[in-house]
Order: sequence, then structure tokens, then C-alpha cells
Amino acid sequence: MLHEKYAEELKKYEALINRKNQEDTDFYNGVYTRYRYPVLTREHIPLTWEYDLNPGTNPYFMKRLGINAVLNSGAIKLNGKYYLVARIEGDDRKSFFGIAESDSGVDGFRFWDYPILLPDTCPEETNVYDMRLTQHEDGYIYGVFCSESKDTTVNDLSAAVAAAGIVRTKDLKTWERLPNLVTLHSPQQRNVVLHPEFVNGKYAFYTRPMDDFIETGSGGGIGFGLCDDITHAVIDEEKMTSLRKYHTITEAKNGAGAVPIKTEKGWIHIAHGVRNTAAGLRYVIYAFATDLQDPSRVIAEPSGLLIGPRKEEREGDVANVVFTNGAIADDNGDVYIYYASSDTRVHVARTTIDRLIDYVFHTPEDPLRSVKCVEQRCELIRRNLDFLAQQ
Ligand code: M1P
Repeated sequence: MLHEKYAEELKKYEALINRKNQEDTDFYNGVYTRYRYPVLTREHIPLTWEYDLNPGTNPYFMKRLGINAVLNSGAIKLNGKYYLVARIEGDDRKSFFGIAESDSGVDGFRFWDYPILLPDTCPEETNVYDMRLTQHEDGYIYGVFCSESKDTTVNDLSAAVAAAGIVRTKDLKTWERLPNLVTLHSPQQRNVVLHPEFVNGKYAFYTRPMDDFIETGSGGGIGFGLCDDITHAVIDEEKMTSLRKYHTITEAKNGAGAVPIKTEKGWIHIAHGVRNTAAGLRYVIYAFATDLQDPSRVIAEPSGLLIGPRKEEREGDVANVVFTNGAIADDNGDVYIYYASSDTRVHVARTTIDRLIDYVFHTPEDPLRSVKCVEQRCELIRRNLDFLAQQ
């Protein structure tokens, strides 16, 4: 006999999963369409993951293994279905990955019965999160994620070491764990992305070199490096492809974000950065393009912010976090950008390849000082006023 609460909770759960998403018609910016409801939240977690359904062992129908948040998902389309590999953070603040599947890409995301069970090849690892999914031309789907371990070199229980973990699969069901990425000239890495094509016959990674767990160091930005063998990925030369610059939208880059989208004009990257403000750190999502032949070379870096947080998406002390790990470009040119807000849930924004190209290549370049930002805006206003006067 199931507990009476089970039927009640299941009804709520099914209503949530079956709820149709709607375009937010109040919002307009010409670049992308926002959707009213988040596509993944902690309420999307199946009841079987949190409750013990047997009244014999759970007479009060308690949550046994609670989930705090669902965020920062990688994204991929396979055989006509949209998949998100989400970071699922337990109430214990440790994360794991689960796969949610949808027919539309904007609603109906339902988690598979079981989360991903990664092979436990890394005994010192204490946490994993933020997996980017790359469908590589070698035939595998790769997941590159943040792997966190205790720092055993110092006598400090809170000290951690960040590395890029690598897994691969062909069907999202069976996952092979490969050794973590080694970058010979950067002690730590976070938010690393695998490029979908070989570059000069090698595997190419966008990196975010870090001096320690939090510090990006004196240089910083988005790095780029090649390696011969993905099964023992070592990058001996890491060049900076997009430097961190103070007082620009890319003030402190958090890594390459989503896997780049190939277009006729270049690779389009949708990334996130952190700005320093008097009010604290503020995350932004921006876009830039790299050269088709040499994806380490930035060819356009607009000063606009691609996606900013909506008022109603802001929450608590992480009110300014917007973060993206995944986008899906459909064959018809539609692009779905999955982004997390406030480190609690995943939203979707829809645009097209044409609009992204137009935005990235025709928005003025990232200026270096705030005075120049205003100069740019004045130039736009002047052109508009002239144009209006001619009508
Ligand atoms: O520290 C909190 C942030 O950690 C990650 O970003 P980063 O590696 O750049 O610090 C992300 O998980 C982000 O969502 C989170 O807010």
C-alpha cells in the first residue's frame, strides 16, 4: 500500500512535467525569445529519487535524499530528442548528473529513471558538476565537467583542487571515464569545453586556467590547447584565445560556456563571465565568434550582453548568477540556449543561427572603458536620431 501523500505528490509532479511552456510575449529584444517557465527545477526530480516509497520503512513519507537545486546543464540533440545533462545538487550540497529528455526542447523535460553513475576511478574526488556535452567528429559524445578534490598539499580542510573530468559515451547510457585533463602550465582548471572537431588532427579544448581553486590568477581568460590522445589528455601548450579584460563584459571570464556552434561566418560561442561591481560579483552571458579554420582566434566580440537575468529569476544571495553550459542548434536553424539562473534552475531562450550571426558580427566590439561604452551608445543614438529625422 502506498502512502496517500504519494498520489498527491505524483499528481503535482505530472502536472509540472506536462505543463506546456509559453513564449514570454511581454519580453522583446529581437535577439531571442524567452520562455515563461524554467525547463528544469528541483521539482522535476522524480519522487523515486528522494522518497522511500515503502510505508514499512518510511511511515511518515519523509524525503530521505533531498535535492536542493537543478542547474548548469549540458545539452545535446540525438535522434530527434533534446537531452540535458543537468547538475543536480543534493541538500548535502554535493552534485551528480542526471539526464532529462524532451520532444520539444522547451518543455516536457523528464529525467530518466536513474542518474548517471560515473565510474569511480577517482577516489580523491569529492564533487562533480557543470558538464558540457560535445558530439565529437570522432563518433563519441564527450562530457567535460568540473571535478573537485580535497587539496592534500595543505593542512586546510576547506582547500580544494579543481580539474576537468572527462567521460565519453555513444548513447548517454554507458559512460567511460577517462583520466582528467592535464594542463602542464596551469595548476587547475574549471569550465573546460571540448571543441567538436579536430584542429590540426588533434583534440582541441577551451580552458580556463586557474592558479588555485577560486583564483583565475594574474592572466586569465579563455585558453585554448591541443592534445593528441583524448584517453590521456595532456595539453602542453595553452595559449590565451580571449584575454580577461578589466572593465569590459569579459572582465573575468568563466570559461567557454556552451560548446561552440558552427556557422558559415565562424564558430559562435555563448559564454559567461563575471564582472566586479561595488555590489559584488555579477555574472553575464555574452557571445563571441572564433575563426572557422583557427577556433583559437577571436574574430568578433560584441559588447552587448546576450542574456541577462530576469527580475523574477533572481533569488537569494546568488541573485546575479546566470550561467550557460549548453546550446542546441537544430537543422532548421533554430538555436536553444539553456541557461541557469541564481544557481537553482535551468531556463531556455530560443533564437536562430541567423540572428546570432547578426548579433555577434554587427554589435559594436567590446570597449575597454566605461566611457567608451557611453560613446558607443551615443553613436547609436545619433544614427537613430538622424535616421528618424529623415523619415
Ligand atoms: O562558485 C559558484 C559558481 O561555480 C561555478 O562557476 P565557477 O567555476 O566559474 O566559479 C558555477 O557552478 C556557477 O554556477 C557557480 O555560481
